[in-house]
Amino acid sequence: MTDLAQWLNRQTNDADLAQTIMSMAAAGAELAAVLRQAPIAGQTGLAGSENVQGEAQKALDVISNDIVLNHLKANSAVSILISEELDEAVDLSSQGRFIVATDPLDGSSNLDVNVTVGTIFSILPRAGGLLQKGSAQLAAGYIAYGPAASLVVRITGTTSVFTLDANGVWLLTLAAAQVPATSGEFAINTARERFWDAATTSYVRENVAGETGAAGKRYNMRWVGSMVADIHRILMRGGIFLYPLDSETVSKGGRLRLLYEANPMSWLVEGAGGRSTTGRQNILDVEPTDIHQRAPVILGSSEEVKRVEDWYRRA
Ligand code: P6P
Repeated sequence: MTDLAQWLNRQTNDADLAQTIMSMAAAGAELAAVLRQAPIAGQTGLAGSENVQGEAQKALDVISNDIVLNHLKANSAVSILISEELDEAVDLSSQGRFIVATDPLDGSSNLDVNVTVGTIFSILPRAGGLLQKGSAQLAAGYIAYGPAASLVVRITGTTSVFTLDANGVWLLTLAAAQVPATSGEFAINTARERFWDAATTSYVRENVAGETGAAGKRYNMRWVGSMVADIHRILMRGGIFLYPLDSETVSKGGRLRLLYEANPMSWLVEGAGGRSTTGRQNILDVEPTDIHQRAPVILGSSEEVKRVEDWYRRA
């Protein structure tokens, strides 16, 4: 089986970029081992500190950030690290060519109930500065810590999936993920219905009406509460993920973060033939104004995302 190093040799002749992806993959392999033992080591639960979002940090959020930081510090190609867990961007190597933006442990509220969580990363050219559109990404990926540890990564070609083997090697298990254009599954936190805008409400109600309404087919709903888990399902079998702007999140610009959640996930989904929007524009075209900026996120099967965009046009 092809391993990550061999795949990288075929995907790019930029050795620094390949090394940076290897560093994130190595951090993921290390963190996978830590997470498997966390309840025994008593590492779940709160770290007693808060991140820039004012959210209570779990011990593992802090540990995850340290693991990523240690692997990137050892890689002279990385100039700057932007992390959900750090208020400010961190300068690493002065001659580095890349910026890495990461959510080192997304969905960490699921740790105490043993649900899949993940590490998300985005690699950008340092020359573009801290605030670049997602379309400037050089590569993006995530590690999903589930029944298997999956690494999903895309440079500019295919979105490919690797699985961590017993020796800590990432083996290629899906050369090119393909998000089916249509789907019968949608992912949204329906407890937020009272905050939704008209477009979201119309789209979801059409799905819930199933074969009795305009959608003309039955839908199922999934919401893990861990973005990496929901996006991985969509990459593997289709569907649509929605965390739209709503009346409660509008003041913050949305719920999920642009640089290290929305942009990398959009890069990966588009690499697999899916589609990504804020509702009104492609997520990858959003001009960031802050490294921790939030954004509405609607992405997945292209025909489903287009239906949502149609509702926004009508609204
Ligand atoms: P809600 C996890 O905290 C997260 O950032 C994403 O991983 C997840 O999709 C979302 O928030 C869940 O949000 O409002 O349903 O708890």
